[in-house]
Amino acid sequence: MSRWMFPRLVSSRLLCPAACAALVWLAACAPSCVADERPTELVFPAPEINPTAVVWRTADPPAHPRAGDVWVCSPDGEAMVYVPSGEFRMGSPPGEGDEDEHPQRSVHLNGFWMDKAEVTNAEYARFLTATGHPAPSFFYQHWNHSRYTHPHQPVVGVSWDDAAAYAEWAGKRLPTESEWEKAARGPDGRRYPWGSEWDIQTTRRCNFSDCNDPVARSSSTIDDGYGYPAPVGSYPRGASPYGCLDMAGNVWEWCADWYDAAYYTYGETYNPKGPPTGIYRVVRGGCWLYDAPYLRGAARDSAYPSCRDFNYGGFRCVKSER
Ligand SMILES: [Ca+2]
Ligand SMILES: [Ca+2]
Repeated sequence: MSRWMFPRLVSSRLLCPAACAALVWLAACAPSCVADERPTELVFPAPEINPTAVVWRTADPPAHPRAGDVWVCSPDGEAMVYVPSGEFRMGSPPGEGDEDEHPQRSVHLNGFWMDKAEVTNAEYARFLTATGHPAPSFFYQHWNHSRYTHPHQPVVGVSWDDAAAYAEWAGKRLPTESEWEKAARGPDGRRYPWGSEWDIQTTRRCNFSDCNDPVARSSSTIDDGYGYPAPVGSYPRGASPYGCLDMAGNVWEWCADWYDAAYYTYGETYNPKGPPTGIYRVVRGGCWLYDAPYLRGAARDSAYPSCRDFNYGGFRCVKSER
């Protein structure tokens, strides 16, 4: 399936620290053609499944939310969208995607709140200040590098353990793989958050390996505006049916589950939590260095949970419905 393998190798369970460092170096040294367009606040596109969704700014989540409602909670101030209880189609139909996406199954999930966007540098910095949590060394390197330092860019260079610690501080947790996929694709099994067509030739919907990619661009003609992580919420036309942003591309996102390529053949279909043990953790959504196949809502990948030395992986958090 792969159109180009190098970035796939460095982010996946085949991760090689030396190759990873080389990629970071290449990205840091390559000339940038990133547009200097920085939104000052997150855009709130109306969710497709509930165009009249409301924004709640309450200490506790609303008691009777509807799909796509937004709750702005503390302590991190992140906007979360409501994904209602019910079944959705998880995985890919026959003939599509990688082997680990099969068989496609109907999975039930209880309702939950999902961060609307990836966790940003500004939010992660508040967590570090409040807790004294040790920042990974790469964090400081990229923190001092203008391509990764904007407060609204997603934080990168964080391990699974870092992400889990942040989530605990925020009173949240990392999403299960199934929660992540439902929030990204909605209940109807669409290929991308916005639908099933890769129509980014005419509409900017995501940050992927476009002509700005400094390493191995997959397209020399399509310009998505960024050759590095874009400020979160830069692509409101790429929103998921519930209104989540950047679930295709920008940065990979850690999920709570251990990774097992065969999990869909035996895993539970009622609030699945993933395998009980493993070596790698699931990452989802692709990133600014990857092409369309990896940005599909069903695409699965994985990485060492201790891995920090990469500039294309971040996370978002989830909170169970009360
Ligand atoms: Ca791009
Ligand atoms: Ca993402």
